[in-house]
Amino acid sequence: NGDGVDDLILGAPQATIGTNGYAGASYVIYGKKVADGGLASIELSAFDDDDLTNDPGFKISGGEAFSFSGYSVSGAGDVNGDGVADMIVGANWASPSGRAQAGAAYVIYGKVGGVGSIDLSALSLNQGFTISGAAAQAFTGVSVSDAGDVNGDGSDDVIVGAFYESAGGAQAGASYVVFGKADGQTNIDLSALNRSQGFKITGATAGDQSGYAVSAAGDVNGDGFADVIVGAYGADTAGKTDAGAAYVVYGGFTGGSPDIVSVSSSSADGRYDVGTTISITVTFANPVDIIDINGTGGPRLLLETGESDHYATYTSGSGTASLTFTYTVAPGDVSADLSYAGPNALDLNGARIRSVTTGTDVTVVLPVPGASGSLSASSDIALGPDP
Ligand SMILES: [Ca+2]
Ligand SMILES: [Ca+2]
Ligand SMILES: [Ca+2]
Ligand SMILES: [Ca+2]
Repeated sequence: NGDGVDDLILGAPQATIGTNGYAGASYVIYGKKVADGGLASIELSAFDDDDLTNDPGFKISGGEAFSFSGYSVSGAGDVNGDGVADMIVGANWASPSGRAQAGAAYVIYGKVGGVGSIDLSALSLNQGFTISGAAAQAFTGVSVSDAGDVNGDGSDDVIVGAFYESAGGAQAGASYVVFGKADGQTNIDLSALNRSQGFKITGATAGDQSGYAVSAAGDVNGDGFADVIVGAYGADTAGKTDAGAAYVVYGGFTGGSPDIVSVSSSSADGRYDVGTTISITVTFANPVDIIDINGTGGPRLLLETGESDHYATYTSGSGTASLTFTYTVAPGDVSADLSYAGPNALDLNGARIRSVTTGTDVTVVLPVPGASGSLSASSDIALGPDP
């Protein structure tokens, strides 16, 4: 509540809300200085929530029977960058979008002066946002934690465990780092998580149940980016069944600007010789308009084509989230795995790339070549004659 004293969150996952058994509840209790009388015994059933001045805190009510909201709870850091601490609540039995027990987590924003009652089934984007599990029986939200600022954009991020998710093998588990965002994140569907929203840490092997426990780890390697730690209690280690393992994952940022999701090629993987053409797609987080101010033909993409680098030219896309660039292989071009020239290889060439939604210019920093979302990571295109 922004009064300078830390607050407390606790979960009651078996609470009945209205007629919804096991919807679960969480309670935030405002800290109070001893000099101001300190905290006395708290009677949670007496939380009123309509009286922000006198209430000792507020209640977060689960919105769905058998969702067990409050199974995990944590502080979340300052996810929306307004200077007030936020919190996160896991509901690992929730069934978002018809995915039975996919699980969910909810980030709730703190507020100066206090937060009124929160109903998780009607959470508005002013109150926080929902993180929905990717697949049925993933049990996302079995663990939740603040993560620190993993991607170094100034907003704190969160980490959510989904220990039964099976993308990496049956119940290999997964954890998701979801990025905070100044002015507030949108609702996140983990089955469609894009690079501007966060990233997934997939469990190594079937049965690992990775993500059963997750936490911020501080800055373990001293590079200025917050790191995270993930527990995989079912992992087998050196022949020891279920000895368990933990993984520290370093924060960092190789992803380019949040406005850009990925660069890939719609041309088939393979080798392209002189005179053949390659089509390259730059995908943005939201639709963009191309405004060719001085008739230069729009933006262009500098490719790493060997001794001399050449531009792919803009061919289509405006009012869409994808722009297409085309390149015709020139004599002398050589590449074993086609890449662009670097994070700043998208040259505006006098044009503007403007967000359709906000009307402002987007930031065109590309993922570092080789990193997730870059052309060389997503496509295998070689240039020149077979060596
Ligand atoms: Ca407080
Ligand atoms: Ca905040
Ligand atoms: Ca961040
Ligand atoms: Ca670090």
